[in-house]
Amino acid sequence: MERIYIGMGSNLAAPQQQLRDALKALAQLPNTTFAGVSAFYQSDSLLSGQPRYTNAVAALDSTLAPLVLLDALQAIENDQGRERLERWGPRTLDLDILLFGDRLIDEPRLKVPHYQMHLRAFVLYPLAELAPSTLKLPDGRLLSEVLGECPFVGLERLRL
Ligand code: PH2
Ligand code: MG
Ligand code: MG
Repeated sequence: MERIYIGMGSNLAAPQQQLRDALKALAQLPNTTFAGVSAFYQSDSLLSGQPRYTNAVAALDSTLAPLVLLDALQAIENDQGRERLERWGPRTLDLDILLFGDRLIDEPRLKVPHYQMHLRAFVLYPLAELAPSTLKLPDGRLLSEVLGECPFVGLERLRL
């Protein structure tokens, strides 16, 4: 079993419902135990002119291989109407593998940790609700350290 953190995001077609539907799908993955979800957070898109995002982080314990999990996550994105028109386009659902145990993965289809997670408040603050502050990122830095360099700016934590 490895602990996996999934970054979830949506900025189209009822984002909060998209995340709730995705959580149900994550809970049904084979060889996987659902281990928790953060609160939902809203923030402006990193790209101007797009609708605001709703984001969350989910924790899974799984024995799936990374690329098998990636395929399963992409199938969930597709089931929820994800259209891959442009790289940074708005999306009904985005499921990103943030961390996979303490692995560093560098494959054409999958880089772990997710390349900008240490800079993104909408990833780090929800992650910090689930992970211990002593969590080490694969580069050896502590989550608490990275969080301390990433101000809680522009994030709105939703009460659900
Ligand atoms: N994802 C993007 C681009 N911009 N902005 C926010 N606030 N949240 C996201 O998840 C996000 C984004 C591409 O994956
Ligand atoms: Mg993605
Ligand atoms: Mg993303």
